[in-house]
Amino acid sequence: MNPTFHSVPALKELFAADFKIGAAVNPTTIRTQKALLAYHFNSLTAENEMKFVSVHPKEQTYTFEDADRLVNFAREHGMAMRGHTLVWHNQTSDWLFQDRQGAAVSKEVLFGRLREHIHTIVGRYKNEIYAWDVVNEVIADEGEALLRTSKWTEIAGPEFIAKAFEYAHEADPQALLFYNDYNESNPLKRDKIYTLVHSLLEQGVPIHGIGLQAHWNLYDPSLDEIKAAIEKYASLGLQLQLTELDISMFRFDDRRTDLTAPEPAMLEQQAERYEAVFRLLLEYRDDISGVTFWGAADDYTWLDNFPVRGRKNWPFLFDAQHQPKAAYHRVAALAAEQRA
Ligand code: HXH
Repeated sequence: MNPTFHSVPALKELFAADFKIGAAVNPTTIRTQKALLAYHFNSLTAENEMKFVSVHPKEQTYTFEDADRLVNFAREHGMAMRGHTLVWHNQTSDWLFQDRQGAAVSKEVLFGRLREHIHTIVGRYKNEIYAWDVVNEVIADEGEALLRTSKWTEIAGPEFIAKAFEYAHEADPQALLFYNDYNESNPLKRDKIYTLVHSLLEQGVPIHGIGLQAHWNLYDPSLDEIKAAIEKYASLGLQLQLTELDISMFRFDDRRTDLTAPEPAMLEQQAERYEAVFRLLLEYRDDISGVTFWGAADDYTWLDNFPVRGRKNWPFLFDAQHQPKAAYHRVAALAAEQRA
């Protein structure tokens, strides 16, 4: 019989001396993956339930029911909780940027609303959430521009970034505050993220960490690129976390839709890649305080149908039946070797 998830060492124990091991969850997966989550993980992030549109759909309406359920699950299982996310250009309610006539609000009104929002949500989970992704994905992927154009920059210019960190710090002076982004190991974007965070530190903005989303695949980014990104970010003296780790079976521009199960060679390649990634993470264990997967097992991932409709993906250490994959065994062996 195949070993099931609770007959192998728990990930959270294997890396207890190194970093927290987290998973993104939602109201369905805390039910369907309950035992797996409780056994292997010691940190959770809400996949969608704390995003602006989820908790604050209308100016006078906060909806905390789903977020509360996830926070309660974490508390009941003695897990840490990360908050995701306070400021983003997606999944943010339109009303935030508009007056009653539908015209753009002033910068002052926007900042007032942002402060109220941040105080309400960060204040609510003050004793439960130890770290927040305060600002998500504001860097432009391509070209010379530092920031992507969004409603935030259109109305407020670059100042909304510092404001968000200041408001979050007022609301919970104990919370660790992160800047979070994807394509974080791409040299051009890496240097822009560094520039942004460096300038925030120079202005005295309360920021404590950088979140590397780490939506990677079998081929990209290279280990050298990941290593260079970790070193550059760590040189700012901040703590780092992998906040949304997954290793897709497909190159970003691969459109194939023929597979209904991963090929054996793909599983082996993924195992080697996970081992190499965790070897690197252990090398930088003094700088890295958390490694969160953007899911827990292959029965549910945001990469099913994204970016290619009708295609499943298998990006995690546990398969769709919650059994440990070759990738789990390679990572576990590495951890054991490290301890020996
Ligand atoms: C993350 N974005 C978010 O932080 C998280 O909140 C969400 O649940 C999942 C992933 C990653 C991402 C960023 C840009 C992006 C896609 C994913 O842009 C594309 C859009 C369409 C096609 C290709 C890229």
